Amino acid sequence: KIKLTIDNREVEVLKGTTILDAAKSMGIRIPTLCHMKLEDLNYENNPGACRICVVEIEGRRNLAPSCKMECTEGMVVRTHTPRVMNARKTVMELILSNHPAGCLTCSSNGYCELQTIAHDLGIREIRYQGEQSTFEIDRSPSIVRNMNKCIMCRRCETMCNSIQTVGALTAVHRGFNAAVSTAFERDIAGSTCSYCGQCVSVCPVNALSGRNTQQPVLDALADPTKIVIAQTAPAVRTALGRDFGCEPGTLVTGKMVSALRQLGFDYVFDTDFAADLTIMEEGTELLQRLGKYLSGDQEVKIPMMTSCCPGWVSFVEQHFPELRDNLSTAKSPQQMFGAIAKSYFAEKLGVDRKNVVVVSIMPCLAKKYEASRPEFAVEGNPDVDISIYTRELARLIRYANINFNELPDSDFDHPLGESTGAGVIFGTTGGVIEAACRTAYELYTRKPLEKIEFKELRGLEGIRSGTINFDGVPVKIGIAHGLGNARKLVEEVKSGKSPYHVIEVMACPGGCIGGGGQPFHQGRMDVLRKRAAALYNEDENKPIRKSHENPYIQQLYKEYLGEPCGPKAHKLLHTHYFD
Ligand code: HC1
Ligand code: SF4
Repeated sequence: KIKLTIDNREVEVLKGTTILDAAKSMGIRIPTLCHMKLEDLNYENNPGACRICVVEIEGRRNLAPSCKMECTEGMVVRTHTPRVMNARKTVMELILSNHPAGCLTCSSNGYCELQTIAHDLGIREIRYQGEQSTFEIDRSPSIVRNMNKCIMCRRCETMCNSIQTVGALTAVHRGFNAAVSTAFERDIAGSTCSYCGQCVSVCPVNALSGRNTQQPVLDALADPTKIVIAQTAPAVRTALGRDFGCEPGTLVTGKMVSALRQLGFDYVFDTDFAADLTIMEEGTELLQRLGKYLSGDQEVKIPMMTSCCPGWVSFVEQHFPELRDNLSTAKSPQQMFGAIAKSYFAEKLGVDRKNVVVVSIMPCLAKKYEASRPEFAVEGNPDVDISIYTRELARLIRYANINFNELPDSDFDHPLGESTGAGVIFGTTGGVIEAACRTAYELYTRKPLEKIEFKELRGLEGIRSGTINFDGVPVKIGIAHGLGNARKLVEEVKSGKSPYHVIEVMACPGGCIGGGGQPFHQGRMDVLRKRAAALYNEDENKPIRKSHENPYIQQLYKEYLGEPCGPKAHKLLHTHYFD
């Protein structure tokens, strides 16, 4: 242990601790733009690039970057002397000299770390008017890359390369022309990007952002000839409140439904309903595959891999195309919802699907891309017309002058708004497979589960596994969240060494609760834990907790679909993956 003084207070830290971390442990916040420590994930981005975190050390001539400087015995550190503050201001002014000053029209206005630090430093004018970068803006269906705003902090590279292991982003060129780009400087859409959106989650400015599709939603709501339907993903309700000052993990389901009604949606439905439907299809598919496998069929692809996360599906398509038949053919809940809303529900209403607009509210940026995939359209009319992410919904609520915190709670509409606890837990890592086990177990054994919760499948360990005994048949389950963890499981499948029968993967750390479209959580697992706990709590309080017991799902099969995985269900609710 080492003793030192920071801002006249003594502190004891382990050898090797940086001044930045030592100060943090005392509650002293030294500003930084590039440093990022994801403790639970065991990763650090620490290029020492921004130089905002400089401090003064007694007996040293130069100021020192606190992110790089390790504490030594007896060190005396000061974090806000006039010299330190002048240096920080100068560094900041130099960064701002080549940063577009359009804060008022920037979608990160109010969330931007550069803006916050400039404000805290009391910068009121930009003294240096430098040359401005003129990079072209790269717009993909999910992610927008505007290198004119990039401050070269490299957080996105760490996220994409080290944590997600996608390797889509890399620094190119030097000096004034330096930027973060893709291999061969292709557009994001032509790169290996899976649209997971995690780079957006950690970008301190607005160099990487989600594609904004609020205006088409407003246009549809203003069009009297359209019936506009909202579907809300499970994870949105645990995080939306954060943008209105609620504690992490506060469930705002009822207020969210009221807000959507006030925005003018004709029907407010729940993606969780479609999650129950996914379980019916995916659970049945799993039993069919397992049946073939146990009877010695060499052709059947085991382990079956879940397919509801579009970032993960893209990752398999791009990096492991030889394993695409291991993916379940069941569409994701977002897409199942769209397909049912524009067939079953449109027919119930007696309207043409072209006059129905389905808007999904998702925690995810990849869902925008998924909704735009041509296989999820009928004669050019998409099943899901527009997908917006949680932060976009928060903006729309503000736009419409809705006082979110004062809203009363209200319930989803029927029939596509009723869900079970199984649908709710989809939003957290491990939830899809737990929900599937609740149904697959009962369909297979024809016995009621004695214990509904499979707690062995829960938690935030990057890779988890468990075995569920289906009446003498041990079903082996693997779970990964974050694409780097997923890669490890997939490598095992590729080499024929996977011990699992079924694998659940969510591309984002934490699953959808940590999605790239959620209110920013700075990679903090404590925030994700609270969001997950909120979903498990909602599940516990639901009167029905198994998808196959949802009465509206039963009615849908009886009135319209026939059998799970039957011909009509296959046509509407399944897809296949191409080269
Ligand atoms: Fe998800 Fe899913 S759980 S993928 O994370 O299967 O986005 O929340 O909506 O589709 O239900 C996302 C969440 C979401 C789908 C469901
Ligand atoms: Fe990498 Fe995901 Fe960002 Fe794409 S969206 S560049 S895969 S971190």
